[in-house]
Amino acid sequence: MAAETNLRINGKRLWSSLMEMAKIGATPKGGVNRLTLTDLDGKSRDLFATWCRDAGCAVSVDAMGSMFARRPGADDMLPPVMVGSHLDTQPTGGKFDGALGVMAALEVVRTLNDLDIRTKHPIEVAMWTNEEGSRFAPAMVASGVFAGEFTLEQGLASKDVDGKTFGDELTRIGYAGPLPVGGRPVHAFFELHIEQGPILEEAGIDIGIVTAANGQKWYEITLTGVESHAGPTPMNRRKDALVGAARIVELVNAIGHAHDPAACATVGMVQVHPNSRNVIPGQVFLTVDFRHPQAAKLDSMDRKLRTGLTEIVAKAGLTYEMKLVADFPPQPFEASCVEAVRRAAAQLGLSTREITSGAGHDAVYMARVCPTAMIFTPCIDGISHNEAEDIKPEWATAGTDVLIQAVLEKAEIVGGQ
Ligand code: HGY
Ligand code: MN
Ligand code: MN
Repeated sequence: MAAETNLRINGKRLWSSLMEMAKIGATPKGGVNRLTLTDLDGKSRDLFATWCRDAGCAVSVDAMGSMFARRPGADDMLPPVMVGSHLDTQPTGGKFDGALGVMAALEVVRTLNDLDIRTKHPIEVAMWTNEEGSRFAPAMVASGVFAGEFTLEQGLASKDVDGKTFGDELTRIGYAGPLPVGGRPVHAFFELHIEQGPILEEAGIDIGIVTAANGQKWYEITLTGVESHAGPTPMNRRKDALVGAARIVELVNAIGHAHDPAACATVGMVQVHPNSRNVIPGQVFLTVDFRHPQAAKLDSMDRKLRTGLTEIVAKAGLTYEMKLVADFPPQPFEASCVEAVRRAAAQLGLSTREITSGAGHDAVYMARVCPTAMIFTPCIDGISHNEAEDIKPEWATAGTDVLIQAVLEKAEIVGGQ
């Protein structure tokens, strides 16, 4: 049974917190550029910590910079129900990817305070560092260390394109926390997130009951040819790394189309060296992002990439290095948490459909260490990772009304109305 059927969050307060947070890194086109471990990330953390302390929570920070705002439980020795998401964004990100989940989690705490509802389990609002993986790969690295997918050393050692390390940047913004990363019991984890695709809005559905998330493979490929003069070097004497890269972009796209509509394949980053108009590129760095809901199909995409790559480099006279920087299988979410979401949405009279997440989320790694589920809200035109990302306030409210019910089902009310 859902905990309190007439309980509603304060949608106006939620929206105003979202808009306030969106000012940090706001872009002229209405988006947000708040890359992980930049000064802007630091500012968003400061604001988040202030709001959590104002809501009576004790705020702790772990060695990967993830933040946990704890609302005590009646039996405070019990493992917490965690609820949250991330505050870092893509360089041309939006106001809601990640921030909705963190502000909604804070709104859950604020509403419980308003109604003086006590829970048996403590509740922790979680803000995970570097979910996006844009500046530092891989994505979801902090929840990944928490769940044991990466070591702390691996997490801290990753470098951005300027050679700055995650660990140094975390220390620089003052969020290298004392708390060990993970290794503690969590009773359940819930994450509210925008769908970042068109399905819910097109179907006029209020809530996505996320049953699983796609598996992902992220690669970094460095192609090496010979830098030489664009004028006197005959065409048949060239070892042009960019020609090789162009063929790999074509190959990746073809692999995505060949693996049924559920597959996704993207080359998102290409760095050409020396990137001068009259020099034949001697080196190209590029990234490949593969996703699929079935592990076997993801493996087949991997095989096709490796065979195709060998042929391309041989033909273009190049050498290459390839690194698999992230590799996780499709992740189902836990039945009792998924049912808590379903029950809550039904109690609230909201329309729902089951959906698989095409995007990765911190919930994917948290599902390895505790019962976990996600809730999706629609987003306008399915747009995300784009400054035009937008949602309707009522979607944020509905998603958070479902979230608080699911959290309360797991945290168990012991006092209050
Ligand atoms: O790439 C993703 O799915 C997420 O934005 N990290
Ligand atoms: Mn996200
Ligand atoms: Mn994202």
